[in-house]
Amino acid sequence: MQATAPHEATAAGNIANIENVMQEIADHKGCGTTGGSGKASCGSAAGQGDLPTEIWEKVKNHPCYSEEAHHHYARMHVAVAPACNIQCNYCNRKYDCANESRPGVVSEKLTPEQAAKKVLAVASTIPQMTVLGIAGPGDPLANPEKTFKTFELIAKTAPDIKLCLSTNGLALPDHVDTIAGFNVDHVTITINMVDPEIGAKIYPWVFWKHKRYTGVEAAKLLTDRQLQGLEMLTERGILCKVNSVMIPGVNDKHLVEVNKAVKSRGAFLHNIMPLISAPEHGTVFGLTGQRGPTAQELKALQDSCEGEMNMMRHCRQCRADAVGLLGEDRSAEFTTDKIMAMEVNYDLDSRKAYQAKVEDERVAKVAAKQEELETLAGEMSDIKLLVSVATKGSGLINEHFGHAKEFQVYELSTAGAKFVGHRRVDLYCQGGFGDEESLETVIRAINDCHAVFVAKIGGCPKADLQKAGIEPVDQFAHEFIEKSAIAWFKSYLDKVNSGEIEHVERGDAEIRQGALISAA
Ligand code: CLF
Ligand code: SF4
Repeated sequence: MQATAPHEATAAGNIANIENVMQEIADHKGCGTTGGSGKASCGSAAGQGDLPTEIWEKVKNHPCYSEEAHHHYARMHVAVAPACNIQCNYCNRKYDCANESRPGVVSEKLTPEQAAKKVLAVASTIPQMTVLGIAGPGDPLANPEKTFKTFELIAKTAPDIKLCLSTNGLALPDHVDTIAGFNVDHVTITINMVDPEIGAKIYPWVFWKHKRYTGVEAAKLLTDRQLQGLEMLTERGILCKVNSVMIPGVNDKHLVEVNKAVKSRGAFLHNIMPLISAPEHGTVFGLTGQRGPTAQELKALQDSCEGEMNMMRHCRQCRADAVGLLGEDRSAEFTTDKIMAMEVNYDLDSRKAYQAKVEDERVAKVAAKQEELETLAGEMSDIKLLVSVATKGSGLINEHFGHAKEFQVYELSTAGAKFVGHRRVDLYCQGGFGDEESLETVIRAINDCHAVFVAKIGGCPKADLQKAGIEPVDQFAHEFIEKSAIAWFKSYLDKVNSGEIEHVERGDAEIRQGALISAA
């Protein structure tokens, strides 16, 4: 039995206005990262930029739907959905759904009631947690009772939290009305192909209406249902993100077709993620040696699709019980034992007050960037280069090199600083000592960058980075990332123009294949 919908009146109001909103979505380009075609990016502005108000309200504090918001706002997942109705060759069902998380991760499963308690506990501890997503550990819509019961409980007790869902799409058309009734504004569908011949190489079987389908027939059923579900959602004004796993030699070139197919059906954002594949994950692809893409291959595909629609580049492939900002993992602070012992004080006013402060910080950050951008006015250079940044969030350079578990990557040009991705790394600093092996993996992960911005760095890693041709920059400690990156780029251009240095292209970089960064 499906849960009742608490927000039907509001959902109906949204639907009434849908044609305008859909047209505005179709016209708009640039959210999630800086936009293509020279359009201003809503994702990089603190204000709503060129976004219509209805859409801005939906994305402004959703860390996945707005690149800019992900520096400031957190999401959490609750692992209430263990079963799945398909098999992907990059998934080992001993672990969480690999459509949204990295392979090899096992989340703590919860009942809907435990999940509701957890949401209140996290919301009272992390006031910038604005979104609750259900993304596994199997497929949320293969577990509809548990998924919708969880939404029902949370909508009643924590009405300011946005509800979000991620699905493989097979069961989606059957549940669109219930999703709309719960006022779920954000749905992700993982679509890896629109050609069943390619699909047969990714999906060995799907299970639908008590029957198992295999091969091309299975893939045809899946793609038809995914695209139908996408159309039904966008007709109702629900913002849809499409996740695609880039599998070199299987669907990498084909993803351009997928991009066009989902854009034409009203998808708002496309998130192309790298295949993470290693034998120890026990997946078909891992065991058959299927490789994932390099950093440059991934970026090139994302760049080629950006002209078509909004691309997401800040996805962290997070676990089904993830908690915190996208680059951090605070799930260990909220295990079931700890939650049950926790005193929960869900105070809407203090959450709002905290979020108002976050908004002030966003405005200050954008103003600082705009001011710095003016220094590049009149520069004619066509140099484009990447830099990486150690950050704990808030858009600041506020992490020590040795403590960074990931680096954010920005592309610098005379147009400014554009977020283009992130690289997970093994911690360099282990208990106060530098680990040389980890340093090598850090260098491989950011090898395509000209500089790395940090709050602090020791003498040894500094020298090794310089040897590798990557400039360690600590002069902007605790300052805003984009403003600092633009200032550094200006001085880089000055040095190139004066002949003090010669600009050289950097090589490729590696995407880390491990299952998970060490738990925070
Ligand atoms: Fe979770 Fe997904 Fe909602 Fe975000 S995650 S259900 S849309 S709230 Fe976000 Fe995590 Fe990437 Fe997903 S970074 S894996 S895209
Ligand atoms: Fe695994 Fe998710 Fe694919 Fe199901 S949909 S097989 S849980 S990756």
